[in-house]
Amino acid sequence: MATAARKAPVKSKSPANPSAPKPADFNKEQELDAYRRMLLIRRFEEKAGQLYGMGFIGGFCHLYIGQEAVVTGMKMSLKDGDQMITAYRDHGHMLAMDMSPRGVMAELTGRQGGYSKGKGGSMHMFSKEKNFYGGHGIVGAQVPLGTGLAFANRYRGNDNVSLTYFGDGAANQGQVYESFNMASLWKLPVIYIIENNRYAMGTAVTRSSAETNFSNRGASFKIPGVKIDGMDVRAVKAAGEMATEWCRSGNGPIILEMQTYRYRGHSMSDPAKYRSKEEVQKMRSEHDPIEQVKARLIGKKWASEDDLKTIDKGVRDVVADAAEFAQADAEPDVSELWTDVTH
Ligand SMILES: Cc1ncc(C[n+]2csc(CCOP(=O)(O)OP(=O)(O)O)c2C)c(N)n1
Ligand SMILES: [Mg+2]
Repeated sequence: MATAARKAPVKSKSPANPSAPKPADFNKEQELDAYRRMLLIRRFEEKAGQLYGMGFIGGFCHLYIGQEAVVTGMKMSLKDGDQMITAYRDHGHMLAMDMSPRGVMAELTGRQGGYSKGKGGSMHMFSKEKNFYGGHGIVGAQVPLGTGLAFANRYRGNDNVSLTYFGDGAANQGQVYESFNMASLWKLPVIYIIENNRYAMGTAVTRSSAETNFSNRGASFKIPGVKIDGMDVRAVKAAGEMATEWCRSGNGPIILEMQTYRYRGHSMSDPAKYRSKEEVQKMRSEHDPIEQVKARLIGKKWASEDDLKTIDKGVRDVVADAAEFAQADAEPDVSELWTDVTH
């Protein structure tokens, strides 16, 4: 394997350490696209929360509300064939990769039309067609897998990039550093995106991490990293462009620390008593990723309040359709217990 990796074509380029780029300048179409995409994630998650409360969703359900700019900005910097893999807070990543809201919602409710035929649930969904590789419940487990996706790209000689997401809590997992070592040694095209939402379950980063500068976590492996305002979709898009270019040019892995925040508890069963209401409210009112785009669209007169209401209505219709489908669709047949398993 190591030999194959060394033989794969690599363009030589003397790497200058990358720095955080300025936020991208969005034109009207890009602002509207970002607005629509982030709103779809927000409304989808709100609906998932409601369905959970009504008992339609069993097991775990981790909502992505507040973090929408991270996956949206990154998706805007990808090209066909680039892959994405993440942990269990994954509905937003799937929607960003253009997976069908019906298929995702039906998986949440355990129906046969879901992406895992109703057998995986919130944390275990995949779409090879859309280059989304899960959906993983074991903290940090997706990091070696995402590194493997990058290895496959090198081995095949394409210039695709693996976007491997994990949290601030997962950043303390041992397998992350084994992956870092291999990725750097073999110059694998992987962007490690650390979604620093300041908490791992109920534990604040300052209580769990000796080094809270997550962009620095690759220092021992010569992997450069930058800190990005993960609440500003334009900053994320610019970082994504820089990082994909870095990987495609054969420079190896890079870390993007996305500074972000989740508004809801860790999962639906977490009342989030470990932080103050004021802290959450401050993020919502001063840094909300969707409100930032809205303010720019209105400020530049690129859209009126009515135009944005029309977009919201269209998004709500898509989500309502997904929710109806997810409640009406049949549960998987009992015979499905014997499919998609190795035995
Ligand atoms: C190996 C392992 N240890 C512990 C857990 C329990 N657990 C689930 S989520 C989580 C916290 C992870 O936090 P972070 O990586 O910051 O992601 P976030 O939930 O903030 O998105 C823990 C400890 C687990 N699922 N797997
Ligand atoms: Mg976290």
